[in-house]
Amino acid sequence: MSERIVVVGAALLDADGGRLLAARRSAPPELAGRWELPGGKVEPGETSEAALVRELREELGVDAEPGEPVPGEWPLRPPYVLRVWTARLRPGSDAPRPLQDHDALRWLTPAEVWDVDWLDQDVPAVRATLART
Ligand code: 9L3
Ligand code: MG
Repeated sequence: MSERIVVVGAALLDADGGRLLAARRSAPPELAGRWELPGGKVEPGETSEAALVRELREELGVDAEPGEPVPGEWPLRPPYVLRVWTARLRPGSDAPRPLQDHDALRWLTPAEVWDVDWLDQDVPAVRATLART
């Protein structure tokens, strides 16, 4: 039998909604140096939105508010699949900083979105996000 485990990625937008946060992975070695929408695995019994808020707090030290799901689901290494939610920083949140699993962050304007080396699996997710934001 095949259980799917959802990995949530955040399309974290700045206050104007004009820029998208990209995070460069520092681990594991096979993913290090590639950029992703930050996030991680949804835990048993947890909603995707709660997982998104938890992961962004753990990874970036921010207080995030989930927005809308981006339509689509993208395969990762089985049993994982990637889903994406838009998100914003709540008023008073600290600015994002790389606390875990990342060593650089960039706020990308629409013109800059393809300047970073996204993980292969994140490319269609970022494309779908841009179509919605
Ligand atoms: N993954 C891919 N793209 C993403 C995220 C957040 C995660 N935007 C992949 C990398 C790992 C797996 O999903 O193989 C679990 O992610 P994490 O818990 O290591 O962040
Ligand atoms: Mg993660």
